[in-house]
Amino acid sequence: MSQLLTQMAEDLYYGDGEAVARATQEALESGLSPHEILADGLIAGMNVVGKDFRECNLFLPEVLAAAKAMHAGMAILRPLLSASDSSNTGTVLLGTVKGDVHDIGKNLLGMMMAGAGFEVIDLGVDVPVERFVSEVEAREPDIVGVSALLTTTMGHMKTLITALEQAGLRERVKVMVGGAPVTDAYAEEIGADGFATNASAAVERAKVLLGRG
Ligand code: B1M
Repeated sequence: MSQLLTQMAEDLYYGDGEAVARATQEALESGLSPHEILADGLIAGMNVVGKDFRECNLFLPEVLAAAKAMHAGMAILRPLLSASDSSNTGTVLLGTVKGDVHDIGKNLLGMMMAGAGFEVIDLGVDVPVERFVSEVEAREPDIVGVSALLTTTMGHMKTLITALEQAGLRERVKVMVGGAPVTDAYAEEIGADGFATNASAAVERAKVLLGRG
């Protein structure tokens, strides 16, 4: 991995958004691809943050600063990841479940879905089940993509599937789930149509679900 990306991961860890933005720009100019920068710089740095947070070597304000630094890098990559030469792959409605404000993975997914030609409607974070249901009814997306990062909030995914069934909408929309605590087994257990461990795999799964893979 390049020295530049190693330094970027460290700057992200320390919450230095300006340095992360500068390094992202430099990395692009040096010819690295947005996907390399994302995986080996930004996500690599955030993985260390997650590990140290879990082990209580980092605390919430530091994690928040790292998240802001991550956003600074992602803002530069966004137009590149979202640029698409195809269109009309389908419409995807995205959101993070109620009680959960983690949005970095969901935003990444949105950028990559847009890059693959999907129209992306992003409902943001802390989205109640009722809002997902009313938006599915109103906007008729092909896929509703639900993200959860907390074991305490992932149960809303099951509630959503039940609510879609009760509203008579389940047959009209594919449900995809993801986020750090979500597994393939959990997705199957709750009756979701798709699951992926990362944003690129999620895009591929979405295309297959719509018969466009
Ligand atoms: Co929070 N947090 N956090 N946090 N945080 C985790 C999730 C945690 C695992 C950290 C830890 O203990 N190691 C832990 C959850 C433990 C658990 O539930 N088992 C945790 C906790 C406990 C909390 C608080 C409760 C802490 C507190 O207040 N005491 C609190 C909760 C707030 C709330 O939501 N109500 C909290 C707060 C925060 C911050 C606000 C400080 C910040 C979020 C900022 C933001 O998102 N704007 C934050 C962060 C940054 C993290 C970690 C460190 C990093 C998450 C991240 O952005 N990763 C995280 C540690 C970890 O996940 N290991 C942690 C990078 C991102 C690219 O990955 O989001 O996993 P990820 O997305 C991936 C895949 O999961 C997948 O694709 C993405 C890209 O490849 N994916 C999908 C995601 N959604 C998908 C949907 C799909 C398909 C794939 O289909 C629809």
